[in-house]
Amino acid sequence: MLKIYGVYRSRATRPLWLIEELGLPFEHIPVIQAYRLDDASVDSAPVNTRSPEFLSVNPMGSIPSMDDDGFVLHESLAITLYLARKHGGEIAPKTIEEEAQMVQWSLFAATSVETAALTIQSSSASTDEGKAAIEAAARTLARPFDVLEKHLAEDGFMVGKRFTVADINVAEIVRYARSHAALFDGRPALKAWYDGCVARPAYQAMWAKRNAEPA
Ligand SMILES: N[C@@H](CCC(=O)N[C@@H](CS)C(=O)NCC(=O)O)C(=O)O
Repeated sequence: MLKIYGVYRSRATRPLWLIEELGLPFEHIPVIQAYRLDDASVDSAPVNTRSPEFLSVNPMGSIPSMDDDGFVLHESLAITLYLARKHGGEIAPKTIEEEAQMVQWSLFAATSVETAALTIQSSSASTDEGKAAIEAAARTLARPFDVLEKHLAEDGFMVGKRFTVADINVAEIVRYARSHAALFDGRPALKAWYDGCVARPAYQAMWAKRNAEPA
């Protein structure tokens, strides 16, 4: 049985969205981030990223992790790429070149977008310090977002001119910057692509489960 460790309010959204797209049966083990608990070490604490039973699965103590009939894998983007490749179909790479492009865009998002996008998500727009951090992050994102805009204006999707796992990996990172409207208003192809991704029934199903979890 496929198992996914990690609450929906985490980067587990990436594999959990893909699983909805593929309609895969799975067991969800809602390991929560230790930092979200008052005291992660007390006996009454829910299983969390510092619990011995989870550290025996992932010694890094981060979510998500996957156990697919004994094959254990960490890193959200590696998990989605693995599951897509294993289960195939339109969402998966059809050639070795497509697979390389999916890895390329996933790494691009993780290395050139994620840090600044997370700054936008986690900074308060109601303090001067927060506003400055958001504006600096938006400046950092200008070039990668211009790259995405040009690519999406030409192709419509990240790889193969169809919705694939690469769109899940990139959209779930771009999402962190979505509150910064100006980054999207001048980039219509990026905005249309993102809106199309999150309108998908599988995303909506995943997001409803995320919203059902306590904040
Ligand atoms: N690059 C990793 C990052 C994983 C990560 O940092 N996960 C966070 C939750 S979104 C976490 O587990 N934090 C737990 C903690 O710091 O205790 C991935 O994409 O899977």
